[in-house]
Amino acid sequence: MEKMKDIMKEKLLEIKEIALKNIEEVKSLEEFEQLRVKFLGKKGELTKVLRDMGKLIAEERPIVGQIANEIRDELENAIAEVGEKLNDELKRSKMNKEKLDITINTNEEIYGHRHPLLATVEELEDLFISMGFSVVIGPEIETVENNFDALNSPENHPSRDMSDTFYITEDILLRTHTSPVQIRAMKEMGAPLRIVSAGRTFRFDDVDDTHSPMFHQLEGLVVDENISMANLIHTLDIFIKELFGPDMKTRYRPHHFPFTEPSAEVDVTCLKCRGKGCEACNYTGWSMELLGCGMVHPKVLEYCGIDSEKYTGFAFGMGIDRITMVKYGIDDIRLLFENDSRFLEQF
Ligand code: FA5
Repeated sequence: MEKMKDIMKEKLLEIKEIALKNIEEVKSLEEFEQLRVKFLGKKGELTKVLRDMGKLIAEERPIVGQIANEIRDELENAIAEVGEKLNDELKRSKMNKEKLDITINTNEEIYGHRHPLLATVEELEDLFISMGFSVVIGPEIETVENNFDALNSPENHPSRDMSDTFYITEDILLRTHTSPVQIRAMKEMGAPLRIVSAGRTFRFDDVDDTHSPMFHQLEGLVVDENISMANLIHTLDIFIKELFGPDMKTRYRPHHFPFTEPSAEVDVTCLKCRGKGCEACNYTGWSMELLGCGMVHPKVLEYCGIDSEKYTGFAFGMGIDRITMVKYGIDDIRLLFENDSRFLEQF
């Protein structure tokens, strides 16, 4: 009678022969996977045979075990080789099919564009450059001295309160306006001087349609001999007409700023109704307040080392966000900061 050992050995060699033949004929990755499971899987042919190892006598087990291991190694290598070959072929045929034509026109041209606020800043700067102004910048983190003291703001001025201003320390704050750039410019450059400076400003203001705790201002300053209020009004009128159109009117309302005397706040014709009166302007015909301005206070000039007997100056500070709102008919300042692409794509 044939010994169990020999039966198993024969069975194992038979499996090997069939498996190698099948491996040679494999054409697809699916066939390959089926084959792998059939011969090497947990319920595969090899495992089935090895389950009978228990029927062998102790001395025969290592002999059959060694043959089984060798056959398993051989089949694993053969299968891995075929798998690699099939994967390579698949990759190659994919690459042959996928052609990359970098000259093709997809008709899907998506262009980015400037944020409306940046577009306004650039337009304002270009306008003032064309009027002979230079563009300067100042820091968003300022000293209390530049933001308030040098600008003649008394110690008890309400704007200095903790409830209006973001203080970092007792002496350092987030600038509440761009006016401290006036101080820096006058100290560094002296007179005569003609500068504008745009940037971010911060206040403890509650958010509503026209107020944001972070907003943008553009500061303007002219210091020279014989500068008068007429120069200020003329400059601002030119700028408003250039920006919004020739039929725009300006209204100067008397106001108080510690750093200018006299001072005014400026409104422009409501762009929606062109001055006739509508819901947007509360039937006044005028837009919301856009800027503050005035003649530079002599104390401010002197503080910066400029002879106030010889030189006079005018200054203005406008809300860039509000100018953008008027220009593009935006009725809520929050839209400018939400970065909703459905809103931004309209510009
Ligand atoms: C000032 O900030 C003065 N520094 C302006 C100035 C400069 C006057 C030079 C004289 C000489 P005021 O606080 O009014 O002024 O602010 C100026 C403009 O900033 C306002 O007209 C408004 O357009 C804008 N603004 C003020 N607060 C906010 C806010 N919370 N959100 C959006 N815009 C604001």
